[in-house]
Amino acid sequence: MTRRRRTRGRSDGTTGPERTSARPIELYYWPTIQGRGEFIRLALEEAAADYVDVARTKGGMRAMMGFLEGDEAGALPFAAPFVRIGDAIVSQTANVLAVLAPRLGLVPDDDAARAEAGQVQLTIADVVAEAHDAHHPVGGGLYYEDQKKEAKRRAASFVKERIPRYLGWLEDVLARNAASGGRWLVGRELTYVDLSAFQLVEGLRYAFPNAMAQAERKLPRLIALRDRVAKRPRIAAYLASERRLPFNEQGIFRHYPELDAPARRRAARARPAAKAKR
Ligand SMILES: N[C@@H](CCC(=O)N[C@@H](CS)C(=O)NCC(=O)O)C(=O)O
Repeated sequence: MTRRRRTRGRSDGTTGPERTSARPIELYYWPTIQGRGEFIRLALEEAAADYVDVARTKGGMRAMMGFLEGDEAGALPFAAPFVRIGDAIVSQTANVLAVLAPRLGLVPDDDAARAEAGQVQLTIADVVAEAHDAHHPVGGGLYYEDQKKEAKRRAASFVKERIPRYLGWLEDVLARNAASGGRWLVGRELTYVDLSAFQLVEGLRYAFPNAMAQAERKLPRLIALRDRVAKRPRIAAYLASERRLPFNEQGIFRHYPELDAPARRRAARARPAAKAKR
């Protein structure tokens, strides 16, 4: 599954790509999950970037491991995802996006907006880490089955307190962004952090459908942003393609029903009043 397209500017953006490289951008990420790689994929897809999803190609896993094991020149990534742009190896999802976005035309051309986008992306990284820890609170190297009790406690506070707090914050960021009329998180047009907010909502909906059904009632702007992103032609085409893997229980967002909030019971129908005795 490779993606080779020429990098183009945004159709509706205020900024175009800053620089394109003759070589396609190489994305390195585990080939069977959306995971953190998906935040990068969405940006590459929205920009119709010329990229290769290396680990999904023949021999690609070996190539990825070569970087992780230090057999390649350049910066040593701690973990996937990472990208190769020209000769530069760039890792850490939020950092990758900050480096790619100007090239892809997915962030405005001013320092304040770029810093704000960075802080929104890093906050999304925080909630993604907490979503992971909800099912793996004791250790990432242990099976879920070996930490189910702890996961239940951890997930209870995640769904009750942390999801509303993080998503409520994104809702506030939208409400305060008068430049876009509350449509986008940073600046006047779509940026890479809007794509990541979309992915965050999708992942949380998959993992915690009951908790999200409740939380979303207080998140009209964020859900409208999610819908707006889903309808963008390149994103819609990507989501319908085989390049978009389904969520699964190996990724970050996992659906274990026992970790979700309880389903809201429908209000019991009012019983017909007992007939009055005559
Ligand atoms: N903070 C890093 C986290 C990277 C990360 O944890 N990657 C996972 C997959 S999503 C991994 O491969 N971890 C292996 C490890 O930590 O050894 C980022 O945001 O990119």
